[in-house]
Amino acid sequence: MFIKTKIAGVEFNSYVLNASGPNDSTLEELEIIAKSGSAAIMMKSCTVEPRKGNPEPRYVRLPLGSIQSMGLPNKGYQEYIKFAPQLKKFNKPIIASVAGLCTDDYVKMVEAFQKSDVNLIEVNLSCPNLEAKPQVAYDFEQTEEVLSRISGLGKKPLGLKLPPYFEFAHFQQIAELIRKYKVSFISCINSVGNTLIIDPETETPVIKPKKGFGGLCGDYIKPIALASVRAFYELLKDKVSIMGVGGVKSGTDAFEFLLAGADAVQIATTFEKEGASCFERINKELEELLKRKGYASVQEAKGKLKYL
Ligand code: RRO
Repeated sequence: MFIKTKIAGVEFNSYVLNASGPNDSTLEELEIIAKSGSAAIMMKSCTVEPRKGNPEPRYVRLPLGSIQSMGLPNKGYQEYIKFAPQLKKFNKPIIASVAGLCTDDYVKMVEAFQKSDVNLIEVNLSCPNLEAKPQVAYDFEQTEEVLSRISGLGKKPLGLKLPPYFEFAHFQQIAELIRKYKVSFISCINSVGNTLIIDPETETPVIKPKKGFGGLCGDYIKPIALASVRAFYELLKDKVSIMGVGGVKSGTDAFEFLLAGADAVQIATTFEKEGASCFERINKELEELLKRKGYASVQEAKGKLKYL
């Protein structure tokens, strides 16, 4: 079986791609992703101006994942617009990720990427690691303001990178905005923000920024990510493509996201740990699992979670 899927009408030739996050901010890093089994080339979230990011240590591997507070280190959106034509030769979808520091920033960057060579635009409303800048998607009014200003700026499909939600009322409110502004895809979830890991030996947090508060990733957050994918699948089914993110390190993990309703999965922590070979490995494991279970395609299993 050869896995194919579609995100917002754009064809992906595997179920697995990199998440906006580690090792995707320079052209060299993006070329490594381009040459790997990743279904697409996802770029690091960018800002209007280049940023160095937060002080180190800012990324720490943990037994079951990672905690980080990178603080949006990136080259500024204009560089990523220049990278796109150089990545086209790899013949896979290119996805920009934009993270504004205010609403005007989102408008400026979406406008520019609409005229660029990228195929999809992921709008990151959920960076948890900026001092004194709460995650946009926890403020439904600001989320609507951003959406009202960025929809209609061009024809390239727009998606939202969402934070974890823990209440059905919140899933419903965001789903309403997604419907109203015709968002084409969602990526859920971003890291679980403002968590704290303490090293009892040193009696300190393990990362420096924000007094140790950072985004939790990996196995720890998989059940939260699965719940988000499932909740949005039930609310939005055929109206939006869903990419699951959070704790995917095997084909079995990817299959769980597929049952919940994901059209693809994105990988961050496992990519950082294992390198770019993880995409092909996980996609192959998923293919073998689907075959063993008698599914002829990804589509046959999508959303088919059975209830007790
Ligand atoms: O760069 C980061 O600190 C970062 C971002 Br933009 C994000 O969206 N999520 C995250 O966990 N870290």
